[in-house]
Amino acid sequence: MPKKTQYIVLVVALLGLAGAFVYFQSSSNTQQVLDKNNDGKPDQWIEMTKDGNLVSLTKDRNFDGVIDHKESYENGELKTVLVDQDTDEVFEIKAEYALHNGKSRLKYVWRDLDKNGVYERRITYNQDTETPTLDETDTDGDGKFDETRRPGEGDAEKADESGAKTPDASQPENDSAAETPPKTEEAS
Ligand SMILES: [Ca+2]
Ligand SMILES: [Ca+2]
Ligand SMILES: [Ca+2]
Ligand SMILES: [Ca+2]
Repeated sequence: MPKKTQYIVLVVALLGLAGAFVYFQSSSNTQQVLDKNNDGKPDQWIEMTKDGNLVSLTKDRNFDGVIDHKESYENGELKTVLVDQDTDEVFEIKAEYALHNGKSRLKYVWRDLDKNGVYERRITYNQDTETPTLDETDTDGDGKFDETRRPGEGDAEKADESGAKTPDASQPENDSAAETPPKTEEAS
């Protein structure tokens, strides 16, 4: 092989390697788009790493073309769930998950009661049982909780706990993140 040809072969090989590397980078996450109700419009988006770990799961649950449910994952474990219950494009529920004994368990549920984009109520969960233990509300919007309840202690607080767990019975389709932690199997 002439020297010049050898050189060209080497350069092409190096370019090939560079190309492969870039391709590898860009294809580290894959996105799958689904049409769950077969109406020809996408309504579920699943982002995964090349190892098959979920990164995000986004849904249009009522198939109106507007996203109303977002899940985000870290190392394949559920981190947050945002829910727009009444499809007004305000995600008035945010559920936060954290690792507990190696498993992603519900820790907080935030609620935007007046739908201004700011969460003013936080319900803290026992991660063993995923039941609410503390319910705090910022009633005057100064960023500090000024109303505290402990669900499960006394009848009045029990009523409040049930309110927290079933935020809107009129929309059974939107099972709240607080109630049922989403199953990752949906992505498969
Ligand atoms: Ca669809
Ligand atoms: Ca929708
Ligand atoms: Ca909403
Ligand atoms: Ca608010």
